[in-house]
Amino acid sequence: MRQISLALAMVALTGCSGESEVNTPAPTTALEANNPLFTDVFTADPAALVHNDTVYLYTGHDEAPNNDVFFQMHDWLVFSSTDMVNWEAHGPIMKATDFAWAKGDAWAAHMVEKDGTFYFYTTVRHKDDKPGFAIGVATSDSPTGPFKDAIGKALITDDMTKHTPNDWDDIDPAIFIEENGDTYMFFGNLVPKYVKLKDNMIELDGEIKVLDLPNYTEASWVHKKGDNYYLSYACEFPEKICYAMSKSIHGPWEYKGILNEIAGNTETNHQSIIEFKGKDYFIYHTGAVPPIDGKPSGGRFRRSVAIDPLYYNEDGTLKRVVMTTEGIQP
Ligand code: FUB
Repeated sequence: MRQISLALAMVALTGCSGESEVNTPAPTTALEANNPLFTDVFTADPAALVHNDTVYLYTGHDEAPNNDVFFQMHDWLVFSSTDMVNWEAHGPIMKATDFAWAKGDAWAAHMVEKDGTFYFYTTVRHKDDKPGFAIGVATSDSPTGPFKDAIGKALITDDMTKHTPNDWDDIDPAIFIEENGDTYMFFGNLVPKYVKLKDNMIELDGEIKVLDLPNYTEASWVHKKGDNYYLSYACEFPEKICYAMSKSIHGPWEYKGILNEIAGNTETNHQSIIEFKGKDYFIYHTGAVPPIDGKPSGGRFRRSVAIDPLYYNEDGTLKRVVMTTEGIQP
């Protein structure tokens, strides 16, 4: 983790029996620069899970040698924290080719827990028998893995939806579990979609439905606070994060505007929203890591996860995120 101390000098003036004023040495407050969270590894597409008073942060792993060509992503990483400041790295939880039917491309994922099993829903590129991007599910009895393919085949393949000619339009799964256990998967690129899952979490339960969300690009994330459901997503390109609200998981979703502006030095953005120990957090990625040891800097294919606070208005709408270098302070 990057630990740069930003010294904030404050000069205190102290009166002395009314006779003179004395400049006393300033107390120094150290503010750590906690964003991006990690600079020894490039991390993208955060998906956080709160479990047993711990946050598990799952990320993609950018390994492109520079920012010239495209993503090189082979596996997914997990980090954990009990205070949102100090993070422990647990290493990769699995690689894309652990799905025997996948070619590679470990893109965005989402972890949920149900009845003691951890379900990892993720985007990968399918082998040529079903070409295009697909969504798979892997399971483990531990949040840090190891994870194994739960089905032996993809849950979603490109031929199952025909809304765009693109072979990457079925990516970025986001799972939402209702209080009664009903589970839904939101996903999609350019066309937002959702589908109910069966109780076993590894089969679809009904038709894939299309949503109407302005300027939708990708990166759906659904969360609930009080009676309100929130569907946030990457919008436009370069991507901002927009959001919509509803009183039901089935909508109608009312568009509420931009939640986060374009993140520094990358066209993609990808958010995760959690409440942890009474505070709300917005987790995202940027391309903001500077060159270190002569290596190419962060950028569109070398991204890094960052966290800032999320605040709600009285009426339940969300305040726009302020992206900071300081991030979450102890
Ligand atoms: O990281 C690869 C892709 O870029 C993700 O699946 C998208 O959400 C975008 O961040």
